Amino acid sequence: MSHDSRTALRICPLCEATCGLTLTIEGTTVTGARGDRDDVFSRGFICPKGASFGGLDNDPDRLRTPLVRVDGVLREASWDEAFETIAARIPPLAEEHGAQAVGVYLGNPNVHTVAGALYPPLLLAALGTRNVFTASTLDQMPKHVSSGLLYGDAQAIPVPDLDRTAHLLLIGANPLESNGSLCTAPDFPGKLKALRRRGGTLTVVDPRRTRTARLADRHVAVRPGTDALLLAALVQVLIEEKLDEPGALAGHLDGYGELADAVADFTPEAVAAACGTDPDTIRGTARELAAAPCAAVYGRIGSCTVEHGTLASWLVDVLNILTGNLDRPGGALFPLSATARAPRPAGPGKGFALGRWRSRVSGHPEAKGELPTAALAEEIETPGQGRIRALIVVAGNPVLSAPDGDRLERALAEHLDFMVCVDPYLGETSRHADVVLPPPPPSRSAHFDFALNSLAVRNQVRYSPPAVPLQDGEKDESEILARLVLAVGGVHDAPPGAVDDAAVADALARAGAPASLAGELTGRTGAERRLDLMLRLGPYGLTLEQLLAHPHGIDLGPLEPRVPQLLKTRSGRIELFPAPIAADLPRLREALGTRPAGLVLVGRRHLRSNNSWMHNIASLRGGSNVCTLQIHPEDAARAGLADGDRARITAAGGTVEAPAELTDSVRPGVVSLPHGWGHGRPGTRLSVAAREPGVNVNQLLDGTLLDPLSGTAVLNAVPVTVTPSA
Ligand SMILES: Nc1nc2c(c(=O)[nH]1)N[C@H]1C(S)=C(S)[C@@H](COP(=O)(O)OP(=O)(O)OC[C@H]3O[C@@H](n4cnc5c(=O)[nH]c(N)nc54)[C@H](O)[C@@H]3O)O[C@H]1N2
Ligand SMILES: Nc1nc2c(c(=O)[nH]1)N[C@H]1C(S)=C(S)[C@@H](COP(=O)(O)OP(=O)(O)OC[C@H]3O[C@@H](n4cnc5c(=O)[nH]c(N)nc54)[C@H](O)[C@@H]3O)O[C@H]1N2
Ligand code: SF4
Ligand SMILES: [Mo]
Repeated sequence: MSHDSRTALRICPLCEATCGLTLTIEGTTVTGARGDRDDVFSRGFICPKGASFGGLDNDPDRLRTPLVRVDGVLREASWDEAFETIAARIPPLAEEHGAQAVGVYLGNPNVHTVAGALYPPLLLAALGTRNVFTASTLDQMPKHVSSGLLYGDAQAIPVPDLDRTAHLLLIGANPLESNGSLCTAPDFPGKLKALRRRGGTLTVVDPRRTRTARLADRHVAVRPGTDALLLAALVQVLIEEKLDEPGALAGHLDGYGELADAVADFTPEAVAAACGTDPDTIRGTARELAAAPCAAVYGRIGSCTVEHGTLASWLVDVLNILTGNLDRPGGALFPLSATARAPRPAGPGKGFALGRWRSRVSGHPEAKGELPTAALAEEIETPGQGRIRALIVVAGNPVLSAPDGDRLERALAEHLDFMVCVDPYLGETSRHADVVLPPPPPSRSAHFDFALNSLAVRNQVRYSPPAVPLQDGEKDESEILARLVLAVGGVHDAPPGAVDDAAVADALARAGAPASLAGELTGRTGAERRLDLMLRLGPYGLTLEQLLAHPHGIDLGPLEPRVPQLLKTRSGRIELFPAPIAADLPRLREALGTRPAGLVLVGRRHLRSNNSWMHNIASLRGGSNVCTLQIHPEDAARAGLADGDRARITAAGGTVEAPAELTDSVRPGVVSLPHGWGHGRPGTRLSVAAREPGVNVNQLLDGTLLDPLSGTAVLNAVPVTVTPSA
């Protein structure tokens, strides 16, 4: 270390594991990152992405100033010009065409930034639009819907108690590459190994023999898209063999009898052929689950982004409930984060409603106030009252992450009057914007996990102030979003602190707390004051000062039971068999008889990649982090493909070409392409990514296939044909 280098702590914002990092900083440049061994939660764990924090922070392709389109060309502009442009363009559009004329897309990094947690709700309130789209309908919306229906709270998502469980049934997740999702657990791989070491068992359900599956005692190579059938059969076995024992939950359940009747015909024998597995495996899995002293069933992307995503997500929890494992140590529990609303007394709540309004063009029901991202393009391009004319994208890249990006790109380019992107890169989506507002590199931002702490396997709280001060011309993303909130209301010159003051006053009023509390808040920024308030009003009564005094975090203990207090259903009970689920079951029954005629496509993630935006970091590229079509040797032989040959893949939405990678890690009948590739488009500034651009797997999708209850796009189990490239 040279004499002017120093270290600073920073929680990693790059995936849901939230590892504590120790950054090495020379001047204002991050030159290294290692795991913080004293972090109360991550205890020094780090992965290659966290270790590349410096490369990401210093990426020369990052935008340093706002861009504003003038005469068709994006040019560097001042912040004032950028916000003035927005204030001049958005309000007249909303005035003339109504609030729905402004659409919003919120992308994944919003769960990883302070700004993304605190300001989008204010932006949506300021706009009053129902044209709200997020990455959730490409991801976990089925889980929100199942939680909304079961517990009356779409945010109440149980997480597997990884440190204490004796048996984990893991479905459609590959935490050895993803580091976990809807289950915040630094060193998820280490926790799986520890489970095995203490004599516990791991079952993995995945059509691919992933690195996670290789760790397992049992790998069920299910046929893609059939998990809901498999899970229904597990439930059926538990009930038929009288292995169901909800224990302490028994007094809190509604709809048990109806559930038992509804799954009676989903026997292992009935589902086995559709699932591509044998009835004995299913029975054995159910018996093991029931026999374990404690167990957790956990489903992720492969169980969500499929045709029966909500049913599968619901059945995951039903299994936890029926085996008495929901809400008990070693099972699946509900975290209680330091910024959650303080618990209210148990009793009936407002419940959860689906479909309170519908999308204009296809009539898709809203879920959790959102419309399906797969329907964004049609809402922009279809004429009529309520058409989206202006779009605000915060931390999203739907051109690559959503179905049929070519169509969306045409919609953005040809049908929008105005588009704003808050994004550090000129990427496949932001290249279409009229105004691009770049947040500073992550070393300059404070970090707090508002969202992910409520999904963490241990209650804990940590705060990182900015590691490096803002440099000339940089603006904190919280200030950017606060000014955006003002600008969409036509105001571009008011102090952004007014937005935070209003939010504080509103939060105090809603909590019934004295307004004078506002005067006691500490914090150098509006965002810090709001964090301080949430901590003070939260269940542990903490303060920002306490967090600052504990830079490695405060451990708040293992997860604890929260039923019935947490329930917000109208009955005040867990509604095991809600009406929307019952209404969707006939569709599942139909799937018993269907078999794919040919190959089906699934996705995959690579440890050194992150959705669509980390292919620009040179140190993370190469090796197996490549955009290849994985195909089983038998299928390759049938298609006439040798390893490395260019394969042509065609589906409802289009055709792409990628090199074939022959591997028996995919089950026969299944091919796999990763998502987030397809770079190198004109007008983007991602010079490293453009060198080996890969192809956009989502171009194969036409956006019509959705899980109907949640509006989530079907991204896995998609029928494709594969031929050699001409
Ligand atoms: N086929 C297929 N498609 C998928 C998936 C799949 O498994 N298969 N996965 C889906 C899932 S789970 C998700 S979450 C979505 C993700 O979908 P999106 O959220 O639409 O896309 P990302 O690729 O995460 O792009 C994030 C954008 O945010 C920008 N960004 C990065 N850091 C910051 C920041 O600090 N502030 C701001 N304002 N912007 C930032 C990046 O430059 C990038 O443009 O993709 C989905 N698409
Ligand atoms: N390295 C890295 N880490 C990431 C991300 C990343 O892009 N790269 N993205 C982050 C995001 S936004 C998210 S949401 C999480 C996702 O975290 P995970 O859910 O763990 O994501 P994947 O690694 O895509 O694992 C999904 C698995 O489902 C399998 N699968 C596909 N179809 C089916 C099916 O029908 N049934 C079953 N049972 N399995 C199926 C796939 O083969 C794959 O192994 O990862 C996060 N972490
Ligand atoms: S596992 Fe996730 S949070 Fe931890 S260092 Fe890697 S990318 Fe960062
Ligand atoms: Mo995601």
